[in-house]
Amino acid sequence: MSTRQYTHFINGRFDGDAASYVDRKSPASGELVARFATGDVADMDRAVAAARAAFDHGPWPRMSGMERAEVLNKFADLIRKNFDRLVRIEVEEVGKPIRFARGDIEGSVGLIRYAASLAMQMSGSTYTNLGANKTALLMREPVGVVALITPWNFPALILMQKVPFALAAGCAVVVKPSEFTSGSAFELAALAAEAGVPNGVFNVVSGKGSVIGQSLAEHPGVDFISFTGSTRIGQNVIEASAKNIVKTSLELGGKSANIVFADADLDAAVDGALMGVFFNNGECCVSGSRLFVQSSIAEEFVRRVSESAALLKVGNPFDEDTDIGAMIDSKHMSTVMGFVESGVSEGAKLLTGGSAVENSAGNFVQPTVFDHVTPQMTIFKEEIFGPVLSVTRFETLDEVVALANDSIYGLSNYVWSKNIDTVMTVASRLKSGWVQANTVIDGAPQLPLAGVKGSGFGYEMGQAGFEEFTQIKTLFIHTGSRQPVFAK
Ligand code: TXE
Repeated sequence: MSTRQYTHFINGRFDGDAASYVDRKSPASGELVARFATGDVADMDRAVAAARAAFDHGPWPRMSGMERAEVLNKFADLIRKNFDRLVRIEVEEVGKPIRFARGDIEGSVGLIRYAASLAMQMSGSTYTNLGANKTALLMREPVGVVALITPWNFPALILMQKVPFALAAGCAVVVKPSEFTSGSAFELAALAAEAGVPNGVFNVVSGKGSVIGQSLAEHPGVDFISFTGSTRIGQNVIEASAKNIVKTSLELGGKSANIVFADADLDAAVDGALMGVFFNNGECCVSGSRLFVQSSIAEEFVRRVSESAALLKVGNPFDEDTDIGAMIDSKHMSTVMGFVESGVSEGAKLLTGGSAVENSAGNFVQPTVFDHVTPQMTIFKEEIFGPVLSVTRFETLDEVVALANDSIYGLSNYVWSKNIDTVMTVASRLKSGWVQANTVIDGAPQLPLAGVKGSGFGYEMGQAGFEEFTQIKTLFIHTGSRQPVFAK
C-alpha cells in the first residue's frame, strides 16, 4: 500500500503544497493510507472565489445542456477507466467490504449518466392563458455556487448524488468532504477536470468541519448548501445559512423500520433483515436498524436472522467474502459499543454478537442482534450507525405503524408482505420520505430520496433532486399596448 497525499483542488488544479496535513490510517489495518491537506478559512475563500468566478463569468453555465451532458458522460467514462483505483481508495479509507465499494463506484457512474440526461432536458414552462397580450415564461436557471458538505460512510456515492446534478444544472461547486475519507472527492474532481469540466466549477477543500465546513456554510459567496451528515451538524448548517439567507438541503440521520408481516416471502425477508442492518457495516443512513416481526412468525424468523448474523464474516474489507468491515474509527466504535452496553443494561435480550472482535488491529464489531426491544430503550431510539439490530414483535398493522413512526427520524422504512393491500396501507401511513416493499436499501438514479422530521428536507437524485440545483425566474411579458392604470 502506498500513501496518497492530497492538496486542495481549486480552480482546476491541485495546490503545490499545504502548510499541514492530516493522516488517514486504514480503520481495518491501522496502516497509513492517505494524507489530506488541512485547510483554513483562507483556502475556503480561494475555493469559493474560484467557483464564484466560474459561475458568474465562465463558460459552464452558458454552455448548452447537450455540451454539459457530453462532458458529464466523459466524466463517467473516466470513472470506469479508474474503477479499481477508486474502489481501493473507498475500501482503504472507509473500511467497507470491497463488494460494496464496487457497488458505490458503479452507482456513481449511473448517477452521472442520469444527470447528463437531465442536463439535456432542463426546461421551464410557458403560460399563454393569462389574458390578451400576456405571456409568462418560467425560466429554469442554475441556482449558482453550491456548497457540498459530505460524510464518511459513502464518500464517492453521496458526493455523486449531488455533484453531477449540480453540474448538469450549470452550477459550480465547492466540496468539503469528511476529514476521514477525502481521497475520492479529490480523485473525482481531477477526473471531472480531465473530462472537460472548466476550471473553478468543481473545487475540493479538505480539513476540519468545525473550521472549513463552518466557513463554507456561512460564506457569503455561496447560494445553496447541500449537506449530508449528522442531525446535530445539520442544525449548525441551518444556523449558518441564516446569516446570508441561503437555501439548504439536509440529508440527516435515520432509524428506519424493517417490518415483516407473517405473509411475507420469509426467505427474502430474512436476507432483507440482515442486509437492512449489516450493509456498509451498518454505517448507513437508510439502515433498517429496527426490525419489527409479526408475533405469529417471530420465534422462527428471529432465530433464523440471529443464526445467519452469527455466520457473517467480519474482517479484512479487501477479502471478497467479507460481509462486515471496520468501523470508521475507534471513537465511533466506542460509541457503537456504548449502545450495545445500553441494550444489555436496559433489558433487551442479546441473541448474538455484542462485543468487539478480539485480537484485531482494526475497529471491528461483531454483528449484534437484540430481541424484545421496547420503544423506551436507547437502542430503539438512537441512530447507532453500526452492525446492531433491534427486534421488536408486533400483533397488528395499526400497532406496527405506530411503533415505526415512534421516532424523531423519517428517512426510510421497509415493509415485507405478499398482500398488496397491506403494503399500500402501511406505506401510506409511514412518516418517511422513502418506503420500500419486499426489498431493502434499493434504488435507482431516477428515484428521489428525502427525509422528513429529524431526517432533514430537500431531495437528492431524480428529477426532484436535479431541480434543487435550479430556480425559476418568472418573466411576465406584455405585448401590444397595455391598458393605463395611473396615467391620466
Ligand atoms: O457527521 P458530521 P460524522 C451520523 C451518524 C454518525 C454521526 C457522526 O450517526 O455516527 O452522524 O458522523 C462536516 N459546519 N451520520 O461525524 O459531524 C464534517 O467535516 C459545517 C449520518 O461524520 O455531521 C463532515 O464533512 N460542516 C449521516 C460532515 O460535516 C461541518 C452520514 C458530516 O459530519 C461542521 C454520516 C460544521 N460546524 C453520519 N462540523 C447520513 N445521513 O448518512 C462538521 N462538519
